[in-house]
Amino acid sequence: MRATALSGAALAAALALACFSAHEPSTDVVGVSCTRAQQPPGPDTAFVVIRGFAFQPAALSVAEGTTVVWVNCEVEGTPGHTTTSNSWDSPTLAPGESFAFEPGAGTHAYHCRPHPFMQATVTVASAQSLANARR
Ligand SMILES: [Cu+2]
Repeated sequence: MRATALSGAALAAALALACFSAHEPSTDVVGVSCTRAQQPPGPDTAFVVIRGFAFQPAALSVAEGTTVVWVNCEVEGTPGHTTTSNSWDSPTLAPGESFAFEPGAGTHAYHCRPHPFMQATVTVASAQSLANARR
């Protein structure tokens, strides 16, 4: 099922605001993968949606031990994207495909190889820094 351009933009805005709200519509441009990506992240999994030649959210913060899953939610026929950093490098992901990686503590800048203007970060808080923050 193909969403209209308008609802795609609305989806992107809602995602950016709500960060994977459970109330996202289940109809999506490529189906199952992106529907799953819109579920709230579990305790050990966080999702980054690739849509409109952008990573959403552009700045993700997670705890150490979290697996980050990038899901390409572009409409079918859109050129593929990668998620590429000094620590990981995905294959080119076609719409509907995903890539999972568990980044170590620190701030990781990453980009898309075919589209270097697509840039984002994942910040991973170490278990130690989280323990200190709770004091
Ligand atoms: Cu790209």
